[in-house]
Amino acid sequence: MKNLSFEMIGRIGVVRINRPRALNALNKPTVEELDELIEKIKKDSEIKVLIIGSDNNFAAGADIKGMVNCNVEEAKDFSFSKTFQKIYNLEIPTIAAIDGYALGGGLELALACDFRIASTNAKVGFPEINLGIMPGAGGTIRAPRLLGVSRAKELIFFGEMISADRAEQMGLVNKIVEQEKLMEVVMEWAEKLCKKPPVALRVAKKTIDAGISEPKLNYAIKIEYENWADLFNTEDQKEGMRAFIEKRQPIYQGK
Ligand code: DAK
Repeated sequence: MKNLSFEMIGRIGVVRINRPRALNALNKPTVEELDELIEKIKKDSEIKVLIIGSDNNFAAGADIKGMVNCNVEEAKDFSFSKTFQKIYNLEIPTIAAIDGYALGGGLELALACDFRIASTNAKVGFPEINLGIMPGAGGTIRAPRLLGVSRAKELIFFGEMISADRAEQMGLVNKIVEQEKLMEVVMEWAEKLCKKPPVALRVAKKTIDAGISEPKLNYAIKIEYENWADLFNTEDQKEGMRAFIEKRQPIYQGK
């Protein structure tokens, strides 16, 4: 991989974007590499949590120099939406570690993750409006669901960057930490998640994501009811409850 790096730290996969000279702006080859990597991660049962982060800057958006002369068909040909949707649909928990800029497509990449942890010097936003476009890789869909319609419109219509503090107040990031502690805290979250029962985590993620996009409340409740009951078919449920009764720590097998 030319524009990305990937390493395993125990059972945690860590992806980094590596185009520092362009503040990690996402060009087409980078997103294609990311797509191939996500396909591999999907099939790798050893990976329990995925972290996406980059040194100094998360990603300053899509590469404007690669888009400036695109026509409609060429614009569609960037695989951003498809790739970010694959990340959103991963069955394992995902965490975006945001240092520096997470703008435009960079913020959309972070929004495709389950959690966002940012350093105090993070700057996030949707500057697309200032370029004559709008967010197009999940931003107009995921931001309103996460923040509410009016807050999302504020970010998207004005195109201004906001501080990590403001992002936390809005609920755009889960937590902010000092820059030098960022990866330490992200790893702590990931390690904790590794100790949870994988099947229950997977089903909880699937149920939350199905519920949030299901307009009929009764139907959403039914999905939850079925998925909840199905967990009683797992060894992890027996282990978790027996461990509680026997006053010991559970050891989950992911079955
Ligand atoms: N693209 C290309 N190069 C970029 C870049 C970007 N997004 N951001 C920064 N760079 C480059 C700069 O051009 C510069 O390189 P040189 O020109 O010196 O070679 C280098 O990184 C350092 O940047 P600056 O000199 O500008 O650094 P500053 O500290 O002064 O400013 C900044 C940092 C982040 C405020 C500024 O660079 C900036 O405003 N960058 C642009 C941010 C932006 O507008 N991002 C949104 C891009 S639009 C799609 C769906 C969605 C999308 C694409 C496709 N499909 C469904 C297909 C997403 C679109 C976007 O994200």
